[in-house]
Amino acid sequence: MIKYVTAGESHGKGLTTIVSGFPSNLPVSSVFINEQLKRRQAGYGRGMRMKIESDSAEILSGIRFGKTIGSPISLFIKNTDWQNWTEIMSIEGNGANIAKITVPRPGHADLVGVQKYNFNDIRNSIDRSSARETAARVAACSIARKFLFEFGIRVGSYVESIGGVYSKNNFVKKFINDKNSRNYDAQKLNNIADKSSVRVLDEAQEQKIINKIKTAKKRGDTLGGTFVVIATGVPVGLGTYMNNDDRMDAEIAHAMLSIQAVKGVEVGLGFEQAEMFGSEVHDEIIFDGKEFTRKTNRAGGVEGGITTGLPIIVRGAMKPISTLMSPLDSVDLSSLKKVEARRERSDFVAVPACAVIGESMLAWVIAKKFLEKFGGDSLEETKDNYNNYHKQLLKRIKKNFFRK
Ligand code: EPS
Repeated sequence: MIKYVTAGESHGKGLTTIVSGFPSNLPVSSVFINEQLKRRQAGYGRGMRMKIESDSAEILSGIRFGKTIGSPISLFIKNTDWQNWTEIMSIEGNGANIAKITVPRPGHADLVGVQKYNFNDIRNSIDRSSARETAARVAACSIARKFLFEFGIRVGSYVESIGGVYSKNNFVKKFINDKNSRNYDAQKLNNIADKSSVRVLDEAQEQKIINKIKTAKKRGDTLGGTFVVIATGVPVGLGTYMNNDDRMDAEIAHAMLSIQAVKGVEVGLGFEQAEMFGSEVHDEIIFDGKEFTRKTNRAGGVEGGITTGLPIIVRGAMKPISTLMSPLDSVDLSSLKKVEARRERSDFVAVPACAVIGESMLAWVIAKKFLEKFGGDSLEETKDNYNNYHKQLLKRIKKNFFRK
């Protein structure tokens, strides 16, 4: 069973994550982790903080001579900005000289955080609820991503829309109807998207989005958007309908909604299916001589909470960043009077980063389900189990059902 925990405040000394449960002998390097961290930092519309930080993970344990040894892997990402926050975020002292934050921002965890935790300074809510925490997640999930590489499973993503600006080409639709989608390599998506300043696949759309972000900035406003995450090379049989919380799609939805500011998730055709006839929705089954597949992949790679062997297709919706430079109304907790919400240095748009985080989360869920199914204390043992399963898959169906 793989697990990870993250710790750290946005303006504290840094972020830590401890990852456990991966088999031994998996090659892992900080170079690989740092590539992912860099991807998370990119994107037109990020704020000043991303110019201050250059996220990199220091490996503190769990790796020897470039490979996992089965022990918990601890990673540390320093906050370069910490040097400017040593007093405000001090671990010692009583904070008597620090100006308290008393005005919550609508849409942020500011108010609910102080209500729930009995704080006298909103800074406590701000700093842990911040999406800066996702740097630690991306680092942790890079171990999962690297693990999946060993089995030819790739996870990629792109930004589908920002502020309602979509491409004329609906890539997901095409992909769902592509009979060869099972041979696709999701890494290809990243090769294209990572070249775009807003991680889109369509150049014409990119300029329109940049213009929309410029408009938002001028208004002192922010934008959200939708992103698509795809995993390819996923074997049939991960997840189960046996228990509600073990369903693959349920775990995916949980993982996506756990990302700060994500408010909606769809698997495959998602909400659109609710408006269609059954005959237009369900993927017809075919046998290609070697294995079972589907004519289409509207289900997004999951049926009955179990992976079908076709790519997993997930779409997420991120709301606009809640810190506005032209703020909405709020209430000052120190006077209970109506005031403008507080401005705080933030991003205008973070959908490109969110897509990379979505990839990371999907990689984690797949690795988790994969190891639940195939187990193994060493990478070699996991590979043996996996290869044997593949060898037996069709043989078992034939043995159980086939009548000449
Ligand atoms: C950050 C995400 C955003 C940034 C943060 C760094 O966090 P939040 O969800 O709180 O808006 O604004 O940087 C700052 C808080 C700052 O000091 O600028 C990230 O992804 O690293």
